[in-house]
Amino acid sequence: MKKIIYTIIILSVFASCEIDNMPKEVRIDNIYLQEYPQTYGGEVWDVFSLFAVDFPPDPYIQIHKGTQLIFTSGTFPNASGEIIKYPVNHSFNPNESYTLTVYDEDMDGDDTMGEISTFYPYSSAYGTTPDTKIVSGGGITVELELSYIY
Ligand SMILES: [Ca+2]
Ligand SMILES: [Ca+2]
Repeated sequence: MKKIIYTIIILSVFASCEIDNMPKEVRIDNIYLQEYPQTYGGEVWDVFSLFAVDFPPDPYIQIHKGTQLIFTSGTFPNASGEIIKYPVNHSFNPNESYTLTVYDEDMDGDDTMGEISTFYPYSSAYGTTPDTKIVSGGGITVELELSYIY
């Protein structure tokens, strides 16, 4: 009996530690856009450009919470499949879901290149060590560089 009680105490201490280890905020330091569509339904993204060098897309990232815009990145001109680093340095609620969208910047209305419609900056499955995490969906793959704030 004594051993059982002892085990229960150990388990409850462990369980409370798990809850305490949940970060209050998750900061995305950088997003690396790893995969994004190279064509728009088989056509080049900027089909009306005068010069072929401008045909590739000009991706930038937005993060929304519902309809509220939380973050907009800078634009990377004429991306040809390379991994693109976007500094973010923004904190997010680890319990909330967001929408991460990649747009092609255009002169006349930007096109959506891909979207992760239910985007969680944090998952308990990530563990307690901040690290880089890869998230995919909606035609794009991003790698997140994270910091946890307790
Ligand atoms: Ca372009
Ligand atoms: Ca464009």
